[in-house]
Amino acid sequence: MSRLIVVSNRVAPTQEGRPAAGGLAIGVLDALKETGGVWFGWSGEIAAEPSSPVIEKQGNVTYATVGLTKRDYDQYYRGFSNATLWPTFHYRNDLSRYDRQEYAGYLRVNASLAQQLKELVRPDDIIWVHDYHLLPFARCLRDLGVKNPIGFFLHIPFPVPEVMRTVPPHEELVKCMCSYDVVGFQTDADRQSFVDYIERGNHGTSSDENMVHAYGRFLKVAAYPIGIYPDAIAKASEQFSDRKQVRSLRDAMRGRKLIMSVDRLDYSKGLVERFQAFERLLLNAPGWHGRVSLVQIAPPTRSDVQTYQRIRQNLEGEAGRINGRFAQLDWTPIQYLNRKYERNLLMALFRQSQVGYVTPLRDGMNLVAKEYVASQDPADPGVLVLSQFAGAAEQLPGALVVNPFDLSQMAEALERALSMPLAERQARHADMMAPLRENNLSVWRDTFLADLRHVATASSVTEKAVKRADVTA
Ligand code: GDG
Repeated sequence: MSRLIVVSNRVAPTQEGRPAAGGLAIGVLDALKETGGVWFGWSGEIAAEPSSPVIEKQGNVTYATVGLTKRDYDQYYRGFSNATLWPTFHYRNDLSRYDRQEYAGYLRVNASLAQQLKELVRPDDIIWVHDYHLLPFARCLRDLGVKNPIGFFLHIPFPVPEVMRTVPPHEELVKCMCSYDVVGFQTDADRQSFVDYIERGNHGTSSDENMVHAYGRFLKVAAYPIGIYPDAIAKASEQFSDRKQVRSLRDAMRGRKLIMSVDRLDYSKGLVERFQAFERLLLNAPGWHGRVSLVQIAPPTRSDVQTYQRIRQNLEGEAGRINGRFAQLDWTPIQYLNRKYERNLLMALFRQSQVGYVTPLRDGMNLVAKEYVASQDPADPGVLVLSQFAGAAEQLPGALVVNPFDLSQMAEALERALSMPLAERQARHADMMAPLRENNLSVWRDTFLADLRHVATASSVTEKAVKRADVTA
């Protein structure tokens, strides 16, 4: 089988061959181990000047990492990727800013990463590129003469055309995306937004087989919802339930009910609205005072981007205000923990809770929602309250689906979840475990790579046929 090269902005730091937690890292590393291959991207280090990749081999996987200069980091990563694309793709164009210099930096870094990768590419490799930092990457490789199959998966939402058009270089970006052979999205709605952009702008056409013909290229455009390994998570959550921190939480709860939330500290995750809906529950249903607590774990990310500093201040203010209003000497309504926890410990904490409260304002998929379900004890499972704007809502039919902009509806859903009878909780849990098993992380990866291999073979056949026709004409 051909060798796989994975490209992502950040190569997950490895410790004894184990990647940092997270869907991309786990799914990608598994795929690489099966076929052998290369994982190429940023090391996470700031370098004084650009240098060639540092190569480290572990088993049959080669890690090729590069540093970014401070200027590259500021323009490509902190700037265009995280201050323009991230907010706009999450429908927060009010938070998005555009700076021409930063966009130039974004294109420059993509071109320079492509140049560095080219040296490592062999003729029969297939290349799988991940996420919004690298929209122009295939185009840069093609400009360098690389002819290998190249696929792209977007982990975050793709906005509807009207919103996409607020990014000034929108057309150049979409045209760049058409240099890939397969473009994958988390949901069918995201796929449709991309196709709508192409068709409504008269840039190309699509067929029933998910093929798009645009800017002189044929590509497959489809939804590949990312999954988890539910049985491994179920096992870990059970095994870690006896850990000291989990026992302490159980003791501290003393018969109180627990609502759990875990998110990177990000404005797309709807944390402020979530706190306010919990406050609404306490206002509407005083019977719950002293009987339920919300634990919010939110490790900080991108803390040098200004909007992330603001959300942090805002959230600390809201938690303090709500606790000041309702707390009793022996009860704190919201425990807000601004730090990272060990992955398996998180799964065990999910298992202790009666409600998983996952209410992003917009989210590509949201793995936490899936992990929450998988962590539950099937004999006495907790209930998932889930935003309709998470990609995961399409796939978790047993969740209580809410609109995170409707605080009253969220408060009612919390109350319903806290009071739900055991038989209903069990039935809802079983309804969600079946699709989680059927569409696990291996299925996501294998389906994408099978399509990439297939489309690449088909298009090289078409290309040869076209060339033959040109010669004979
Ligand atoms: C992007 C898209 C899409 C969280 N806190 C800790 C911790 N986590 C882990 C969770 C989960 C992962 O991080 C977060 O994944 P999400 O999917 O929830 O969200 P994003 O980080 O925004 O991911 C998203 C995803 O890519 C995959 O395609 O689903 O829509 O935005 O696995 O458990 N892990 C540890 N400690 C923590 O404190 N160890």
